[in-house]
Amino acid sequence: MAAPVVYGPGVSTYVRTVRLTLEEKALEYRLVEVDLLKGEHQEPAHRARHPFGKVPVLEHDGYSLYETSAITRYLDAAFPEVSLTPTDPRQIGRMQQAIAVVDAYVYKALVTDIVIPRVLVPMTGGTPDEAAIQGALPMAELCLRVLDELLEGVSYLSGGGLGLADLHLAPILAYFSRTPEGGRLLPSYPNLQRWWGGIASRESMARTQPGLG
Ligand SMILES: N[C@@H](CCC(=O)N[C@@H](CS)C(=O)NCC(=O)O)C(=O)O
Repeated sequence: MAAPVVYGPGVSTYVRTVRLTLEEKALEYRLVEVDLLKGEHQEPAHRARHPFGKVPVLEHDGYSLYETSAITRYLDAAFPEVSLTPTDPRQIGRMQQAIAVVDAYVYKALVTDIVIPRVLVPMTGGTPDEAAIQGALPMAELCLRVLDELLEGVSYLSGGGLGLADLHLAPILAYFSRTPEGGRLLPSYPNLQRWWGGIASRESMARTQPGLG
């Protein structure tokens, strides 16, 4: 069986989630960079892989898949030796809930509205809109509170062992924790802080460290 191929830039949080899944499962894979700043994700070659022009895309033995949560579920089912999905129905429900919360609310609140203006905008010569960042804080705090509650009394988001939900959240926390807002807000969320301390020191995080964060 050929090694899976991941298309996307190493700096993308979604791409990092797929890479973390592969790393935690100790699988060989190849990363094919798609440069978002150069607009490569909108070019016909990438549009043929992903009709919406986003990253990541996974290719594996003639099978092509886009949407990060579909990719991580596929990898976990296709390579079951190291499982990142619990067997208990309630833990499966909690894991799916956490992934949906990350996709629907956390990514926008922490990455789109805080990390991008704080990190990417200055890198490309712009000035962040401070009023917009201030306006984003209530939703960011709601997200942090919800994640903190999900981690109450448990080590990982599903309530079982390390699982896919943790790998969906980890790349976002890696960037957010380095912003001034992250540094100021995270200490108020002790469960999330404890979780992040454990995740941040994993080998998979070191092996997928992007240039930005
Ligand atoms: N729903 C998609 C979202 C993927 C996504 O938004 N990726 C970002 C990079 S982190 C992207 O492709 N951005 C390029 C753009 O929006 O033009 C998934 O789960 O894979």
